[in-house]
Amino acid sequence: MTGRRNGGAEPTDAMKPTVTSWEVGAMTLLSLLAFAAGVWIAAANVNLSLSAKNVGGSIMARGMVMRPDQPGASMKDMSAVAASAVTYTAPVDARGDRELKPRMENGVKVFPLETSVIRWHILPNVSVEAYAYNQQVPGPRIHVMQGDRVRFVVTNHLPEPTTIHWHGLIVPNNMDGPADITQRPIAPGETFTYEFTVRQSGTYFYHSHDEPDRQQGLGLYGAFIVDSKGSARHLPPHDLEYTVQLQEWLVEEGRTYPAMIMDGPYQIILRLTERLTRQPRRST
Ligand SMILES: [Cu+2]
Repeated sequence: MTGRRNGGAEPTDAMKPTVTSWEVGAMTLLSLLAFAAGVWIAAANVNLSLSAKNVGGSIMARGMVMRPDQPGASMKDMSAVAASAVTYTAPVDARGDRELKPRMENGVKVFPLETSVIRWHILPNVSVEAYAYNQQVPGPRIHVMQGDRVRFVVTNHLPEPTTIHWHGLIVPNNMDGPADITQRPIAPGETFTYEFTVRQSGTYFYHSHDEPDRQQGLGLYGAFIVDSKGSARHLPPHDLEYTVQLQEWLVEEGRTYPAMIMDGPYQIILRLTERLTRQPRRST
């Protein structure tokens, strides 16, 4: 096959390389330096020791901080909800904060609570992949009387462990909820029972206490209202009572992320743009 290149023509002077060996050497050196700089910059800014197993195929939001010491767990914490985990789509007009009626068992008010991933409409034309108690966001309203004995049978259908904390209520330590502090987290598919006597009265709430920045941010919270035995004496006469629960959602390119403060170049640009485009507010 020799001599068949270029249609069989003999090489001419015009085809001979005109670069010197010095020039080849310089280009080689520059390329090696650029390669070394590329590896060094990447290694200095992200955690290259993480494997796919560490982060479990997590999808990250734009602008997420990537530091060399970023642990895989924190990336999972901030990652998008896996669309494949959705087990129920709530009707467009479904509402959260529905009062959960207990069943009585030997003088104890028993409330079943189930966590799962649902598709939930936050506006008629905007839906999110939410973490929910009893398929609603906010979770069902718990409404009891001061002095009641209550039992919550919590079954976890999330793809990750969870727990519940009874915010502001003084309960026995092992019923308080912080994962890996006062209890072993409730693994996917497991059930855990909380039981205590409600000694205070007022407006409280319950929420997840395992990766709470993720799980609360995705919808795992609800109101816990305790009527005072002496409410008639302490409250002024009123016709209506409102309970307000606020939540922020982060949806990017169709994926739902727990809304939490993020840093990084993208967020800085976003904030600068916001500042530059903000209209002066009229005082009212
Ligand atoms: Cu709390």
